[in-house]
This record gives sequence, C-alpha cells and structure tokens, in this order.
Amino acid sequence: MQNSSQNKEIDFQFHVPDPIRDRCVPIRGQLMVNGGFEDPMLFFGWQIDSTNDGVNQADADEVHSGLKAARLGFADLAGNLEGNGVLFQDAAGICPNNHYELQFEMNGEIPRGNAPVDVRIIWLDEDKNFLGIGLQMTVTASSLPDDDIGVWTTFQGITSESPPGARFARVRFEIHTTNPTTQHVHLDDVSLARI
Ligand SMILES: [Ca+2]
Repeated sequence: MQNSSQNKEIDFQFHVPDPIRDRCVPIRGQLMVNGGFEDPMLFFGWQIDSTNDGVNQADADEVHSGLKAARLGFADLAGNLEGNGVLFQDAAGICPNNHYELQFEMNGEIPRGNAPVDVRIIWLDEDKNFLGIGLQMTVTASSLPDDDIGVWTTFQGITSESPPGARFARVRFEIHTTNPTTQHVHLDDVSLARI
C-alpha cells in the first residue's frame, strides 16, 4: 500500500504545471548551427544517420557560399560508394505556437539527373521525443540544375504551427540513389528562423 501511495503522489506531482519548467523563450534569428557547412568540422552541429551515411563534403567548386557544402548520396564515411544519405540537425530554441521558415540551396551533378530528396521538419519535445511533422517537401527527381554551370535552386517552406511541448525542430534531408555518381545532390546554406 505504501508503494502504491508513493507512486500516486509522484504521478500527481508530474502533472502539476510548473511555470519555470514550462516557460519557453523563442530564439530570434538564425536557429541552424553551421547551416553553411563552413565550420572547421564540416558537419559540426549536424548528425549523419549511421545506416544511411552516404554524406560527405562537396568539392570546392560545388559550394553555394564560402568554401564548403554537403554532398548527399555519394561516398559514405568509410569511403564506400553509398547511395543512401540522411543528414539532420535538431535546431534548438523552438517554442510552441510558432511558425518557422526553412530555406536551403541545392543543385545536382548533371543537368536534371538528381534523385528525389525528402525534406522534413519534425517537432521534438525537450527529451527529443517525436511530437509531429511540421513540414514535408520533396525535391523532385530530375529537377535540379547541375553544379558545372554554378546554378542553384533555392527552396523555401513554412512549417505548420509548432505544437504544445515543442522545443526542437529536426531539420532532415534524406536521399536514396541508384546511381550515386550522377544522382547525388549538393546542399548549402540551410536556414531556419521563426516568422
Ligand atoms: Ca557553404
């Protein structure tokens, strides 16, 4: 009986609103860390899915700005040709009841030869639990200009309203190529900001 009583008390306390714990101050301005991949550690702030790690550094002439960019769907971290790549970042500073704008630059290796890329924003709570999808868009297959002519496509999207408990936005890019040599894409200048 004593244990049961204690558990009940703990459960009750857990649900008591706590104005300090529940307080959320949204961050103004840029929410992405190293969105242009210019950090000395190329993927600082980012994470690469260990089972879809066909993500590496683009060549110097494959950048939108600065000296670096990411290449999705090419050689994996061990140097093996790898057609699957998942790159993501859990952006902090998210609060409930806000909309956010995502922007990024992308191009391909050959004219209109890219594999499709799934892009989404996933709402996470303070413990990184899934709360919902805030944005989903697809970079259509065979739609991108090629890097040889230095042209990029700018993508923009606005999320749905962030749900109660939202504290992070996972910005996630996923590609699956059957021919990584020609179908990979270059990604640079990823931006996320509250609107
Ligand atoms: Ca860059």
